Amino acid sequence: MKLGIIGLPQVGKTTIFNALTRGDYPITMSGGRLKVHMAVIDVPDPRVDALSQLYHPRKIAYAKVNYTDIAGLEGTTGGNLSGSLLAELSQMDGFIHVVRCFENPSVSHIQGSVSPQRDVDTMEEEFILNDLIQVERRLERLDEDRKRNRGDKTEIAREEVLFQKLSAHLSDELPLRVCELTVDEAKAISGYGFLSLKPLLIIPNLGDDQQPPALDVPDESVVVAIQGRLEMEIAQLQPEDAQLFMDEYDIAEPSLHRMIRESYQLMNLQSFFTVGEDEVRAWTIHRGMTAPEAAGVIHSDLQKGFIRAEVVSCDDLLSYGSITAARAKGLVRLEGKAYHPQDSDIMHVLFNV
Ligand SMILES: Nc1nc2c(ncn2[C@@H]2O[C@H](COP(=O)(O)OP(=O)(O)O)[C@@H](O)[C@H]2O)c(=O)[nH]1
Ligand SMILES: [Mg+2]
Repeated sequence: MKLGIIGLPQVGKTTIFNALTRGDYPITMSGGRLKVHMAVIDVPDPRVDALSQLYHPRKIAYAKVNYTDIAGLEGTTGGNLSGSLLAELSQMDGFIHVVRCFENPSVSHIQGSVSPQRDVDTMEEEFILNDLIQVERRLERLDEDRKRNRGDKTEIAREEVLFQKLSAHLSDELPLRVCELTVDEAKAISGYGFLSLKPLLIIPNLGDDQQPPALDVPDESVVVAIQGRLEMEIAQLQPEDAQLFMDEYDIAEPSLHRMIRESYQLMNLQSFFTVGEDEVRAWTIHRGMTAPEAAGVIHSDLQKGFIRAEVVSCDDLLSYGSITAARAKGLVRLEGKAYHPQDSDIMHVLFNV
């Protein structure tokens, strides 16, 4: 799962990326004016920490999210994003839009002044226009196919209806994220990489002592305000020093952690856990997966040979201190192939190959 960190120039994208990577060595690629940095980040998870305290495992594995710092968006191009930038953006599974709120006279703003709402709208507009152009192009192709008797007639007619619906929606200046689509329609357009369809997390980047701005955003986007520079400074401290610093300023948890968790949920991901003295591990699944599909994330043999799973909630395991104790309380369930694992489930898969 890949999340792109986007935004206008000088809004704090790289600052936030550095906070995420804590000075780790990101993979750097560079092509033309497009600079892309990528890093795989652990999803901070107090449940994994608590389970690790219980088991003292040799290995601890958190869930992971892949972040890419994408430069090169410079304002509105009227839907004409350069090919390489568009290709990069289309590959992402979701976006983190960093919006500048901090005032800093020595850092210029490409639009001349700081205005979070205008920047949110600018990016949305840009994505909508780019999608509209793709949709119009597809409609032209379909029209040509029809005229030249190419392809399957009913298939072409069906697609035309769908793309006309998308065109009308985008022409109303609405992102595809809020377009009502059937499961089949969603599947039919999933390969196009439409930008305004991808889940969006908006990050107002606040200056010191600044309050988050009131933002008008489409229903389905999530907003998490952070102080980018402060987060980067905390992330670059040694863990003990970071704790002291947070105690002093009464910060329970870096907002960055919340941002990472929100971005994980944004992509419809959730975690189940496996526990033991060898390893405590968070596994990532899509919401709605069945138990055998979830088992397949661990190993394909577990999916093929799935018999059933022993399941206990993380809270119950932590309250009773061991699987045996939880079982004695009747809190360990046996679940079959039709079960949909829930967030926080601890699963032990029984299988036979
Ligand atoms: N005052 C203040 N300055 C910031 C903050 N975040 C970033 N900056 C400054 O803004 C400039 C641009 O930041 P950068 O992360 O490179 O922006 P990018 O172009 O979006 O990647 C740098 O000089 C940063 O030090 C912040 O939260 N507060
Ligand atoms: Mg940058």
